[in-house]
Amino acid sequence: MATSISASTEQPATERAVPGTEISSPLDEAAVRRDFPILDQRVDGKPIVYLDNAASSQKPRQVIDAISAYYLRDHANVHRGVHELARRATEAYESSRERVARWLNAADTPELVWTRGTSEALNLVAFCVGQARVGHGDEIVISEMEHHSNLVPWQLLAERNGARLRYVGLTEDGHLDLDQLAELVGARTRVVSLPHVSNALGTINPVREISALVRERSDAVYVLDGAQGAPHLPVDVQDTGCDFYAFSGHKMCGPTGMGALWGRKSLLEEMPPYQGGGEMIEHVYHDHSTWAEVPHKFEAGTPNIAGAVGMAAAVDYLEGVGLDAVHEHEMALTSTALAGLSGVEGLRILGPPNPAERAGVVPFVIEGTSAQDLATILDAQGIAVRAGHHCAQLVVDRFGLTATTRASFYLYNTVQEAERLVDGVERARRILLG
Ligand code: C6P
Repeated sequence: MATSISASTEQPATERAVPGTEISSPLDEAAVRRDFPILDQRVDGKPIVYLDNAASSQKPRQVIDAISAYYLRDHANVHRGVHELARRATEAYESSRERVARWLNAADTPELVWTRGTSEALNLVAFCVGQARVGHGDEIVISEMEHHSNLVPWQLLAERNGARLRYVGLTEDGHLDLDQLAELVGARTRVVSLPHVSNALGTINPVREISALVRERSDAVYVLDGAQGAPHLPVDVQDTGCDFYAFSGHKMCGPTGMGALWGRKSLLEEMPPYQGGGEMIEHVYHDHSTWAEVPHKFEAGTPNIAGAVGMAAAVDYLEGVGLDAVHEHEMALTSTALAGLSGVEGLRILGPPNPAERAGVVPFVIEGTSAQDLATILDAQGIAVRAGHHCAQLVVDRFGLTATTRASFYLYNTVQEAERLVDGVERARRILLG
């Protein structure tokens, strides 16, 4: 499909009240849009509407500039050289860690381990906590809401160590069944690992309440998959009551291939390393090695230094806008989409009906159509959404489906775009069903 770049004629909807709801956006949409030049283009003559943010967000100029400035001025390897550029690169890498740790309200900067993203962070926890704490007959509690990145690593651990994987089910309106969670967590539970926000339903989970429930019943390690939480909600890791929080840069205006794991220092210290290599050692002997301090123990090899710089720039950007404002803005867009889509004949929306209980994720199906066909017809109208199981097969199974079409909003989307989605879906329905 031919793509040409030209200025969009669409007007932003600053401070516009959402039709049929009380929710209005606190964001200066015009100013935010200016920071994302990629959105100012047309696909086949139609202004692009990017609603695939749960898969990956776009990047503001500020993040692109920070990464480019690092490469133009400051690059060398970190923690190794005594020369000026090595000093600057190390300072950029470590001050970025400090910035992101502060953003999360971590108790201490070394609690932040850089990873390639959420998947690597969760694999790290599953492997290392597993080795330190999970044995034969122990139980690991996850849910049917998981992205595969918070499921398969625990499955592998359970197989390796002879542990038992237990699943919390979902209610009809897309919440975790907390009564069942309370029944499952007990003396044998070594790990409880759940999503902060579901990528396939949009549900925001009551992570603090769950922490209290877990602590009351067990001494399990409590892990949160924050891939869809950190980009959209204010996160204070101490307030969540969790032990580990995993997230990805590319979903929060930052670079791909970069993410982080926040973990309690005492737990990080007791865990064995994840991978061996340069940087993570203290001393190497013929028959064994000793490990560097946390977090370096978990960062084998030359790291993604520009990625760390980009993460810090993304955090600066999001903090400048304000995560509370981002969430309110997304609620306004979600309300528009939910209200409009519920008027489309034969359309079923998954997840909580109340926009306050979900992040800007709107998955839906239309009876008698395929999710892929819907997404393809939306693409022809310039609207980018994702179709499939969204790497959360247990979620679509739970609702008797194999796939959904998913629109997902972020801070730069507008109310008009949510309305274009509704119009586009109505048009797709007519094309597919007559
Ligand atoms: N979900 C989506 O379209 P990575 O790929 O490591 O950055 O993130 C993995 C991941 C883990 N948990 C949740 C809740 C997620 O949503 C994701 C990524 C994308 O929904 C790509 S499959």
